Amino acid sequence: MHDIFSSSLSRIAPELYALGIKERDRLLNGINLIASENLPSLAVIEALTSFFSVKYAEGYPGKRYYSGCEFVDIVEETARNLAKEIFGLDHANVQPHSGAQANHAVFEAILNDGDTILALSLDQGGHLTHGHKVNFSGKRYNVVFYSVDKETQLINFDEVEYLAEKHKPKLIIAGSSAYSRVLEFDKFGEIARKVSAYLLADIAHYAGLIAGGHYPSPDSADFVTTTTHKTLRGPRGGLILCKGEFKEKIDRAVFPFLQGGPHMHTIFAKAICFKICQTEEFKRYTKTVIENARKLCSGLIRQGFKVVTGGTDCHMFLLDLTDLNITGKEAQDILERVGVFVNKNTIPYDPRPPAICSGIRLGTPFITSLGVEPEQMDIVAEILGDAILRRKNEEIISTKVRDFSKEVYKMCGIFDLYNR
Ligand code: DSN
Repeated sequence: MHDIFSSSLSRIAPELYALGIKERDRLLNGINLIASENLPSLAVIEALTSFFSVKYAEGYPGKRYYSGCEFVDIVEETARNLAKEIFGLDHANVQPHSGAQANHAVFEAILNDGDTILALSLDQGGHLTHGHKVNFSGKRYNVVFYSVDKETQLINFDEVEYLAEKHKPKLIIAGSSAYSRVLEFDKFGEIARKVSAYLLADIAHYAGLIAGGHYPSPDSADFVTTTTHKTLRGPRGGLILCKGEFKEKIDRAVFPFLQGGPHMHTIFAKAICFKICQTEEFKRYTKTVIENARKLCSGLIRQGFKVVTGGTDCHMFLLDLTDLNITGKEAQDILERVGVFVNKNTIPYDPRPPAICSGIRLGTPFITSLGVEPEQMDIVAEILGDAILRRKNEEIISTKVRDFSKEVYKMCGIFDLYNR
């Protein structure tokens, strides 16, 4: 019994340990351009494996249902305070397990069934939890969607305003999972105030860039939700910020309504992540993330690719493959075979269904964490061109991908964690 209790993963379950090694090698030998994925730093991973994973702590600091909460109270309070400092709102709830739960909690806090939400639809760059018909948000609320302009592919604010005045939504959502330009939170705020709607800014994709000072802050929002693992580079998890007047409603919606015991090890890791976000090094990292995305974008345009909106202001963008006789799914599969990881994505007004679609989404948070610099992005653009446009021999491209990762990745020490 003692032996099982104290043996390492590699001894207890060698076949599962081997999977962990294979996953490490997949990441280290490939080029991961999935815009929502990132590599947390060592301190975040250490926090995730800390003894705070033991603790049950239903409730909030100072008001728990279990004893022994002396230290978790300090951890949660620290995480809340750091989140407030970074994003500048009155109250933070650091307990949501994910971005979906964070959005759900905001809806529960302020909406009744049947209330109207105005949001960007998923197929135009929005998010599943912003009212898609297969999600709880689309089933429980009356959702009206705004869209992007057919020509510019930018959010059409005339339409947002028109729909807001016509439908008088109780909540307007400014947020996306595939919009590469600046989300103009001020304009959303003006429209929301005009029709007395609440404004939720879902900054899941942009949070790290906002923390680093390289993307506008959603100051006009009543509520801000985010995940903590994308550009923020923290643990898998969610976060809600809100104006002080909504504090109680938000806290009650998260616990006891939607969740039970908070994951204290994740909250510990969120606190570490927020501390890291305030460093100059993190600010430089987020600047490079955007520079890398822009460089990749221009390299691809030079090779003849079409980019939705023609460029990017953040860490990601969409390639429009409609003129290239290849679907998003086919491009994703070809790239996966050569060791480049992306996700197929609908483009605005996509003629194809979501499972096939006509675009791929590319992002630079992960490879920038591995130390990739803008001057190396032309090689990545060339690899994508060889695979998608020129359909070169896949073995040759795979070798190029492996050579790239061997030569360029500088932060590989973090992967030694698996060898401890
Ligand atoms: N799955 C996330 C993304 O890729 O953007 C959103 O939930």
